Order: sequence, then C-alpha cells, then structure tokens
Amino acid sequence: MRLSGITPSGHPHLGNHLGAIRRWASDGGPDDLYFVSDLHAMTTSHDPARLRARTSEALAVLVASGIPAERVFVQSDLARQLGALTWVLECTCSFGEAARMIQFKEKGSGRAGVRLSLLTYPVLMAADILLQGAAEVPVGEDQNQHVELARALARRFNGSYGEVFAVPRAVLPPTGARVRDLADPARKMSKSARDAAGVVFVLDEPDLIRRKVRRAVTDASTDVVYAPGERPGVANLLEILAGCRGGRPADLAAEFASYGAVKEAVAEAVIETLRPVRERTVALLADAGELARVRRDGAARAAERGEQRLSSALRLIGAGG
Ligand code: AQP
Repeated sequence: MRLSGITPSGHPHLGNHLGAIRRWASDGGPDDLYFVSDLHAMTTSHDPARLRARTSEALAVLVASGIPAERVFVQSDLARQLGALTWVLECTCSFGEAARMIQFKEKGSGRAGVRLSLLTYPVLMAADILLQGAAEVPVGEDQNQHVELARALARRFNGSYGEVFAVPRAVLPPTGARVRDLADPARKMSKSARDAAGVVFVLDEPDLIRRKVRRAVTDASTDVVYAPGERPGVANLLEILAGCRGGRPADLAAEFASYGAVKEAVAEAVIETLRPVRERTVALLADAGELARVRRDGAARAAERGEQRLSSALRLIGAGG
C-alpha cells in the first residue's frame, strides 16, 4: 500500500499534475491513499483562511483528477490521532536525528522566530506514514531523508516496545518527471514561487495558460532541438508537450520549425490536458455538500484504518487505558 500527499502551500499546478497526481489516478493500487497535508503547510507563516480554501481546492483537484473519492482524505481531519502518534514518535526520536534533517538546516536552522514545527514536521510525516501502515512512500529526492527517519523510528519502536509498525520504504519517481518554471527553467515549477508568471495552475483559464506559455523563457537560437543542458527553456516545453501528448521530447522537436510553433502546440496541449480537471474541480468546489461528504467519508475510513495501530502503540509504550 502506498501513501502520497500534496501540501496546500499554494494552488496545485501543472508540475503537480504531470509529475504526481495524474499518475496517482492512473497507477494507484486499490489500497493506496492520497491526502492533503494541510498540517504540513503551517510550519512557516500562514494565513488560516487561505489555508482552509487551498485545502478544499487540493482535495477537489485530487478527486477531479480521477482518484477515487474513497482513497482521499485531509490530514487535519486525523489531527487527534496524528497528534498522539507524533508525540509517541517524538519520544522515540532523538533531538539530533531531527536537527540533522537537511530541509530544517536549509529552511530554518539558526533563523529567528523559526517555528518548532519546522524541526518536528518530519516526525509528523513519520506519523502520517506509520499510522496508515504504508509500505511504500513515493517521494522526491528532497523528502527521501524523511522517509529514512520514518523507517528508523518504526524499527526502533518495534524493537523497543513490540511489533506495531510496518517499516516503509521510499520509492523515487521516474527521472525526467520534473516540470520547470516557465519563466525560470533553472527552478522547478512550484506552488510557492514568488512570481506566478512561470507557473501554470490547474485552475488557470485557457487564455491565461496561453499567455504564460507564450512568454516562456527560451533562448536566442532559432532551430528546435531537445538539449536540456544547453537549452533548458525549450527542453522544458518539449518535456511538457511529451507529458501531455505522449512521445519523446527529442522526437517531438523535429516537428517544429520555430519556438513560436512549439509554444502554440504546448499551450493547446496543456489547455486540453487540464481542461477536464479544471472543469470537474470547479464543479466540485461549487458543490459544498458533495465535497464535505467526500471529506467526511475519507476521514472516517482513514481514522478507522489507524485506530488499532495507534492504541497498540500507546499501550506498548506504557500509555492509554
Ligand atoms: N515541478 C514539479 N514537477 C513534477 N512534480 C512535481 N511535484 C511538485 N512539483 C513538481 C510533485 O507533486 C507532488 C505534491 O507536491 P507537494 O505538495 O508534496 O510539494 P512540493 O514537492 O514541495 O511541491 P511544490 O509545488 O513545489 O510546493 P512548494 O512550493 O510548497 O514547495 C509531489 O509528489 C511532488 O514531487
């Protein structure tokens, strides 16, 4: 069973869709679970109302992308279980282990006012994984270390107090699945990019998508070749086209005589790829009752799945009735 999440730190974008969500919808096994990790979006300064709205949007996008509603849930709906398990795991984790996490060193260590949760969120992530008994966690390189921590904590708990947790392992996504920022191809397309000009959001209208793609950074050459090292902007466009249409970027390059033609083809392919997801997302967001039902049912199933494991862990560590 696999567990994957999306953090509502911004609006879901084309990179999230092509690199992750679309695959979750098409390749997911019957037991796999997908969640909106809203608690993880609070480790840096955040706006509560905006977070709530983005959580609903991310949940709607997951379902609109074709993930069966019975396999999605929102992390904070399990806050009581996750809070308890996080504490148990924090009592299994050393301070040094948490402080060694590269993401903490990069984003928080030594900075004034840094939230304690930025240090401890990998333990919450371990709780997400271990509560559901996930065997595999698909993550990018940057999250690999956190899955290693979850493995270490599961093993240590099982060895010290009794076998409760499945020991998870990280599965890395296929290479080349990274979509880059259209305005700055040196960076990956990202929800929290400072400038949205290079980020195509799932809910962008077709005209806006066209404008963003037309303004994509390329280079001064005129012939179209696929050369990620030397021409990252055009390579990104060809990879996006391949992601939407199928085929190999290098073969697609041969179809075009100019960058303008590539951009027109990319814009249309992206618009058609995102259109059904956008339309279904908008419809779901307008149907508050349906979205609330999906959320409630998802929470009930995920909570039921984790309850036994949590009460065993509490009992074994010497707590709970
Ligand atoms: N640019 C991308 N190309 C391909 N896949 C991507 N993913 C994210 N960006 C790209 C994949 O989308 C899934 C959900 O992402 P996440 O919410 O876990 O956060 P992230 O990887 O940190 O994504 P963002 O959009 O860049 O958010 P911020 O700006 O908040 O850091 C993951 O499977 C991720 O690999």
